[in-house]
Amino acid sequence: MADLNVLTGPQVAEHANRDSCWIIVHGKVYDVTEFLDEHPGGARIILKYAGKDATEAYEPIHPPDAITTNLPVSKHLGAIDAGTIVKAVKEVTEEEKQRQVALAARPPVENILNLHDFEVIARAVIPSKAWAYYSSASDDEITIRENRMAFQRVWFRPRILRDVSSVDWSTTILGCKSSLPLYISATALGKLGHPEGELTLTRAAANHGVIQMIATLASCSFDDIMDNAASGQEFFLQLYVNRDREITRKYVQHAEKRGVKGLFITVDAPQLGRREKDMRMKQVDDSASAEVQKGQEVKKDQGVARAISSFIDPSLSWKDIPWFQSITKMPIILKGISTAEDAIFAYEAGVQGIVLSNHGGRQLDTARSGIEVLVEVITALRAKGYHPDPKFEIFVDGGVRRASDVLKAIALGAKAVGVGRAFLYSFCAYGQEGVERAIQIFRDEFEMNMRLLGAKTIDDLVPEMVDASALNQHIVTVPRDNLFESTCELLMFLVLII
Ligand code: 173
Repeated sequence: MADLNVLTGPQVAEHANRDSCWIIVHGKVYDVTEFLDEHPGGARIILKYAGKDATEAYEPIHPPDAITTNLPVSKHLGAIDAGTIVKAVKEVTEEEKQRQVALAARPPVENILNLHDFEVIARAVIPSKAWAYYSSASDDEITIRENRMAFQRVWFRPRILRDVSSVDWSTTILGCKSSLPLYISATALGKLGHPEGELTLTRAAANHGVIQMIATLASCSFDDIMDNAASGQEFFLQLYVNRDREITRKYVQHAEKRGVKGLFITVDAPQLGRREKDMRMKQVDDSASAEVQKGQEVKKDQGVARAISSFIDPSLSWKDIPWFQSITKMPIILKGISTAEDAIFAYEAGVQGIVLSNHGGRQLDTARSGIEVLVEVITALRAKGYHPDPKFEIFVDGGVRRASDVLKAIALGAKAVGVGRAFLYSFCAYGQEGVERAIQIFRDEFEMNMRLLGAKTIDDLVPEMVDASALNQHIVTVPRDNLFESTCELLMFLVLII
């Protein structure tokens, strides 16, 4: 519908305070005065853009339709006459200058040899706020480090002389074909790190037969992602359950209608963990804009994620599972299981799978790694006669950086693994091309490792191929991550000196 009202920049600029606050987003003017105190991220951040164009700040951390769905139509004031907006002269910060230098000095993507490399490049080229949000984990960040170390406590028992001239690492995940035994796991707020956000994943996944899990809090809207999908491309959906179940019902049913093949309900985040790196960054940001609303009561800022997570329902419980089963025919997978007890509950609740995950170390610190939990889960399910069962798939995520990590999880009983940050960093560093390179690296590593292990297909990966006896011994020496600490640091050095 055409906007009846066309407003000018100076008209909007007159409404730049708490008593009357208008903002411009995507060429439209909104009266957000009454919404200020309801804004999950607090009023302060909106007041910073009062009377101005807020699009640039709004875009990375809101789905495009957040403002139109949250504000009553009476507060949609009209379109802005673009020619009348006085563009604020943006001061180019020292950080931004350095970022541009690092971007220009990136090595060609072919020089990226492993997934750690992407992390180093991403760190150098994304805004510090994005780095703080993506890389942070909860409290002392013990679990995030453990996720990597746990894989290093599993050792291979390779078999020889098995004619491995051709090896095949393709598989199916929840009945969908997948060229690799892994899927792109959900990570939020992709546009903080790259202007095209999660669409980079969508396009790369389409070219390589990889399944993408769409995050509830992706920067690109669900429909935007689906509209950009290739024909036949498969998706899963990660779900944060809203306090308002009607919103959740509509979202889930819409996803099902659009062909999503699996509903991954996040069950490990009734409250968001304290990611102190992220929280600290927020404080820095705010102190820079402190004059905006002196003397006013504002929400304590808790980092980007906490600010936008207040809709998540902490009352979610096992009692809700039948309701989900009643609203969708999609397979339901509980994402964030950490014990054998809950794995058994999940099986008995009749869901189609579980993800053994600690949310990338971002929730309960000192929770165990998914790969460690896997051994206990498989043992317990087997004892009950629940494993193996082709109708109940077990996934692992957290800390996956190598095909060898994936092969260890599969040997120990996982159907596939989720890879979140590694793909996120690959698109932060190089956009779609980075994701394609990451997939290529995984492919090369699968080929080599399967040959060296003596596994021709995924079915050949059996528990006897690994020694996991040290997995739950937490006080053992593990090798230092030489690649990360030497190769990657060296790369960082190259980025900085060029
Ligand atoms: O881990 C996260 O950051 C996350 O899952 C999340 C949750 C709510 C809002 C944004 C991100």
